[in-house]
Amino acid sequence: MKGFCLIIFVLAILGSVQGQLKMGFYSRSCPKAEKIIQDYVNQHIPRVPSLGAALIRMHFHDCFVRGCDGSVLLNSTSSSGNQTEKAATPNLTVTGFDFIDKLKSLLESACPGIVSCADIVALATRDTIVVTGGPSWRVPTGRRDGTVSIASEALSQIPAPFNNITTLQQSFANKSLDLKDLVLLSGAHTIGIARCPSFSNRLYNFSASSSTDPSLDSEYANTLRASKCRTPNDTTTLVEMDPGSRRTFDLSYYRLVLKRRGLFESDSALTKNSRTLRYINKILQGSLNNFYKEFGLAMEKMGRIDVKTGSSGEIRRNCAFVNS
Ligand code: HEM
Ligand SMILES: *[C@@H]1O[C@H](CO)[C@@H](O)[C@H](O)[C@H]1NC(C)=O
Ligand SMILES: *[C@@H]1O[C@H](CO)[C@@H](O)[C@H](O)[C@H]1NC(C)=O
Ligand SMILES: *[C@@H]1O[C@H](CO)[C@@H](O)[C@H](O)[C@H]1NC(C)=O
Ligand SMILES: *[C@@H]1O[C@H](CO)[C@@H](O)[C@H](O)[C@H]1NC(C)=O
Ligand SMILES: *[C@@H]1O[C@H](CO)[C@@H](O)[C@H](O)[C@H]1NC(C)=O
Ligand SMILES: *[C@@H]1O[C@H](CO)[C@@H](O)[C@H](O)[C@H]1NC(C)=O
Ligand SMILES: CC(=O)N[C@H]1CO[C@H](CO)[C@@H](O)[C@@H]1O
Repeated sequence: MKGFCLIIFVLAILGSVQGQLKMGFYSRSCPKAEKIIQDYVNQHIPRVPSLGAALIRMHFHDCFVRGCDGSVLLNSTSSSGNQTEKAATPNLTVTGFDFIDKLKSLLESACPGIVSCADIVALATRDTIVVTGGPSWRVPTGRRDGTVSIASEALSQIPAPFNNITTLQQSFANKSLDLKDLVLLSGAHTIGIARCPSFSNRLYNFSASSSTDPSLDSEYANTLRASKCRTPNDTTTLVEMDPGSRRTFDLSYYRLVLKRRGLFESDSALTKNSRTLRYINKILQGSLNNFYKEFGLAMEKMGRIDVKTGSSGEIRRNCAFVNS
């Protein structure tokens, strides 16, 4: 019995030092944490539905650089001398930082110094997608916040819309995500918007032999040139990635991709590998509920990338700055 208790004791110590994400990590230390986030999201998101898209993209960018550790939230400061991830090209179009800062201030009032910014991003993302009618997924918590954020890393770690399937596969494999995860998570492009620079190379002067990307449906390319990205240098027009259904978390993204109407080269790349193509077809043959279930599992997996737990990192007091 004594030995048994000792083992339990040692395991408990190891558990608290090494740490792992678990469901309801704050159930003792800040029992209302998850409810505070959910209530605030439920109150505000219906009025700003585009925040769901913004937050899920923020979560993705956070996780792909130094793990899901809130590094995407850090502001550049003159004292650190670094440009942070926020300042990097892929982040110029990430929004929703104010929303996370607001949630953080509510949680600091309720339980100072307990709830990490990284967990707030993970929980708020799930809650915004749910309240806008999309899939749900488990969000185990206990992530701690990183202290490092470097713009150039966002550039090298976050996949670009110009990437081919080989690069995308490599980029996801770097984060322990496979081709199935790539197909599922790309399904988030069923909501939200993009700007012309993310794809206008497909419309103008694509290559020496073809001014339009031959992988893009030519009729759709004409529409985009005529009514959206009218010049090669348009940087401001907003374009739905899933026209007509950008607020609905449905399967139409995959139908568009098969019709060669995926907006980015990275979307159409998913049809150029037999495994990813087969997987798209499988999703389309299944039900929406089945997609939601699979998408949720992929999100849970993404939310575990290189997390800091136990005693590494810190609990930031202000999500935009490392504790001093
Ligand atoms: C597979 C590699 C991916 C690439 C190359 C990629 C690239 C992009 C680009 C270029 C934009 C538009 C930015 C702009 O022009 O404003 C965008 C938007 C978006 N991405 Fe991705 N993305 C990828 C994967 C993901 C993943 C894994 C998620 C989430 C699970 C995601 C969610 C979104 C959402 C929701 C938007 C719309 C944002 C908004 O409306 O504010 N993307 N993505
Ligand atoms: C961080 O920077 C953003 C703009 O990059 C700004 O809107 C925000 O107010 C800053 N946050 C803080 C806490 O200074
Ligand atoms: C600034 O960048 C250096 C290396 O480029 C890194 O070691 C340091 O941790 C960074 N500081 C912050 C606050 O990100
Ligand atoms: C994919 O892109 C990478 C990097 O741009 C390039 O080196 C590689 O040749 C490309 N692969 C294919 C199959 O086009
Ligand atoms: C994969 O990770 C390695 C090591 O960090 C990096 O050098 C490489 O550029 C990454 N590849 C992609 C496609 O992101
Ligand atoms: C199109 O691209 C080629 C190189 O691929 C370049 O020589 C030419 O100037 C470009 N034309 C325009 C109009 O940008
Ligand atoms: C954008 O391109 C168009 C023609 O393609 C040109 O007339 C216009 O001056 C350019 N605008 C800027 C701001 O460069
Ligand atoms: C949201 C955010 O921080 N955006 C910044 C991205 O980088 C540019 C240029 O460095 C800044 O002007 C934006 O404020």
